[in-house]
Amino acid sequence: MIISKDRITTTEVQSWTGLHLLHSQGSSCSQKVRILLGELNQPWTAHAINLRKQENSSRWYLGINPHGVVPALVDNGTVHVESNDILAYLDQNYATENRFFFKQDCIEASEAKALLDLEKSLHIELRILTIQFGPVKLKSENEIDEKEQNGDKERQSY
Ligand SMILES: N[C@@H](CCC(=O)N[C@@H](CS)C(=O)NCC(=O)O)C(=O)O
Repeated sequence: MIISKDRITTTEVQSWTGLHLLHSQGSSCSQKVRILLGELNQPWTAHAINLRKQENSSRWYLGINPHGVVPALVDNGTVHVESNDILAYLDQNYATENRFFFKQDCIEASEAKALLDLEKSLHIELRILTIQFGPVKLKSENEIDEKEQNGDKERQSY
C-alpha cells in the first residue's frame, strides 16, 4: 500500500534516495522485511523507530505512516506500508533470478504467502496481548502532546 503524497506531512522523506526502512528491532513485521532485503542483497538505510518510547505515535512518524505502525519503506521518496505489501513490492521490483514469493507454480511460495496472510489476520490480537501484558503501552492524547514538546530530545538520544 502506497501512502499518497498529500497525506505525507514529514515531507523530508520525499527527497530520500534509495531504499529506507523505518523499523523496530523487535517487531516481527519489520523483521520479515529486513530478512527479504537481506535475501535480495539490496543496500538500504535503517531508521530505528523505538516502540517502547512510542516514537511510532510522534507527529514526525505519523507524517510518514498515518497508521502509526512499523515498518514503512521509503523507496526514492515513495512511502510503502503494510509489511506483506512491502514484501510483494520488493519482490516484484528488486528480485532478480529466484523470485521470492510469487514464483509461479511453487508450492513453498504459496505456503509462505498463506502463512503471511494468516499472521496478518492474527496480528491485531497479538497487538492487544502485547499492549496489555508487554512493554508497549498505549498513551493518551495528553501524553502524546507532552511527548511532542520534548520529542526531539528523545529522538536524538535514541
Ligand atoms: N498490518 C501491519 C501491522 C504493523 C504493526 O502492527 N506493527 C507493530 C510492530 S510488529 C507496531 O508498529 N506496533 C506498534 C503499535 O501498534 O502501537 C503490517 O503488517 O505492517
